[in-house]
Amino acid sequence: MGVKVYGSTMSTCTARVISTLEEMGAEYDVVPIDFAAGEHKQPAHLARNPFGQVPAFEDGDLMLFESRAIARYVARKYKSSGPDLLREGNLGESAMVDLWLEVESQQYNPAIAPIVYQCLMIPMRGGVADQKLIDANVEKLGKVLDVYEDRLSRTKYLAGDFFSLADLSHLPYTHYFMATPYASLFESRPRVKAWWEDLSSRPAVRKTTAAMPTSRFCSCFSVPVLVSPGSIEGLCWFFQIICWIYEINRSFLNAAFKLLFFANLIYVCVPSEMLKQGPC
Ligand code: GS8
Repeated sequence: MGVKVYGSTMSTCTARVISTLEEMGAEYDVVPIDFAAGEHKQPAHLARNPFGQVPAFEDGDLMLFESRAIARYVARKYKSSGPDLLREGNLGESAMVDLWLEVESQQYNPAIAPIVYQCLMIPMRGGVADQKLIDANVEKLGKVLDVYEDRLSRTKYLAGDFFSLADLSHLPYTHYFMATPYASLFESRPRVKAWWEDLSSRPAVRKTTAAMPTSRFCSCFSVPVLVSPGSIEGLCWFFQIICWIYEINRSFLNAAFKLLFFANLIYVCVPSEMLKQGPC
């Protein structure tokens, strides 16, 4: 019998577990938890994860939460059927895997998560991103990535010249981060960029990210399109129309989308000379 992952394929922490299961070639079922209905705070889910969060994980009688602990468990359980993600046969290598897993959770995640949250989640819910918070964390993430650039000039992957759970654990937030306007932090660091290209092109990773579409965050592009129309316009429009249709019943947020949509429409359709001249 396969194991069960409670959560959403689009949630970052759930994706950490799913990508590990995919790497190990394990059979599993995802049991969706309905955040909108508050299912994660209901007694049935609190029994699986007392913090009322996703993911939770079930393997027979064993119930786990905390995505990184679950991922380690999965790597151990299926170690004969997938890559050696923990290197437990070698004391030094396994220590390096532990070290870079700690770096991911203690240095990388605290910097990248608020950027993703502010740039993508908040605008999607109709809120306004806190630019100061974004700037502070972009600076913080830049410093972390400088350490990564240096590390990756000496080894192919973070823990050594072998792919490990430490690399894989970076997947979920980095995937979403690449849809923010700050993806250039990776472009400007060639080794970090190559490392991400390598990681994100793994078949297991591709399969995981296929269920994490970034198009649902379209609304965050509205304001940039208004002020600086560029090559991504067509794409933004397309996603905006999809969102508009999808969100049609969501009153206030939907009204804001429509307003921005028509503002964009006017900006792009009306010749710029006319806009400069004004209506009269
Ligand atoms: C964090 C879980 C978490 O924040 C882990 O599993 O790694 N350290 C934990 N889960 C989020 C979704 S992340 O995509 C969550 O469930 N948030 C809802 C809430 O906190 O109420």
